[in-house]
Amino acid sequence: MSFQSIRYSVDEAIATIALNRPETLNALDAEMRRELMEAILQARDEARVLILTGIGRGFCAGQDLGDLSDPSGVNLERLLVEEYHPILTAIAEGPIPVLCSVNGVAAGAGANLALSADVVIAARSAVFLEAFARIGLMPDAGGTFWLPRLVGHARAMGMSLFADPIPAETAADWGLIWEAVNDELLDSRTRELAQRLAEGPTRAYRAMKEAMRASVTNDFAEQLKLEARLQADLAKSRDFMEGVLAFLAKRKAGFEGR
Ligand code: LHQ
Repeated sequence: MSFQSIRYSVDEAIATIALNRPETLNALDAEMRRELMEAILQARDEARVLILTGIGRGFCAGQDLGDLSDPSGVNLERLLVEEYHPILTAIAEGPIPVLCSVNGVAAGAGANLALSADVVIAARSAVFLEAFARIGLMPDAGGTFWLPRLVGHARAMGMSLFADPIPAETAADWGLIWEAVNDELLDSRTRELAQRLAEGPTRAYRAMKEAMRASVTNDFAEQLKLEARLQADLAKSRDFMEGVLAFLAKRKAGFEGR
């Protein structure tokens, strides 16, 4: 499969999707959305971890506003439901860990695309911008779901109402993202974390994603039940046996993954 608006590659069980419309700071147009969705599904079959990043000085500037020059003629609800939501759901609920490596500005749906990943790291020069209020909109693409859960009501509202850029370091301090790294170290740090995930227990990671996501709506009793069920499944896996044997033999575990 060849792509135009993204670059897709797989190396040592690590898939990388790099958004590739740098002249627009990787704004999402129809082609990029289509290709992003296809590549995410492909990565599930071909890799044990997925890196999502951007080419050029931006990560993603959100919806391509050039496509909305006559907003009255665009069915935004359809656009969100049919074209954005499957991408966001595939990232958040897909079976492999998604590591978002934010190389520059992440604005609008681009910021919320990043937040749907399991781990977000960002170059120190990157900013997170809930830009929506600037154009008379409210956060979408999962923003109103992730923001209050990640940073609490006050910061979620502040980011949305004022639509000011939040520097990567502040984002890390607030718990919006996992870490901010010096710009020149972003690629190597991304690779290092991805390699650790690719060598890790993929089945356990899948269960972690399911449990963490479910905790948002489950009560305590339901969550305990879910943990017990998922853990019982994992206990039957070769990875668990290997993990215990490796611990006892004082050697590194060699997980087989799926
Ligand atoms: C762009 C864009 C862009 C096109 C920069 N589109 N060209 C989804 C679907 C349905 C309903 C509505 O909601 C959504 C979700 C959304 O994402 S809505 C929010 C959309 N995004 C924004 O409002 C952000 C718009 N961009 C900006 O505010 C700035 O570009 C930021 C703050 C991201 C970066 O500012 P600068 O570093 O000063 O760069 P710039 O503004 O000069 O942009 C560089 C180029 O990229 C420029 O093109 P040009 O030809 O002049 O060099 C921009 O026009 C283009 N660009 N964002 N979203």
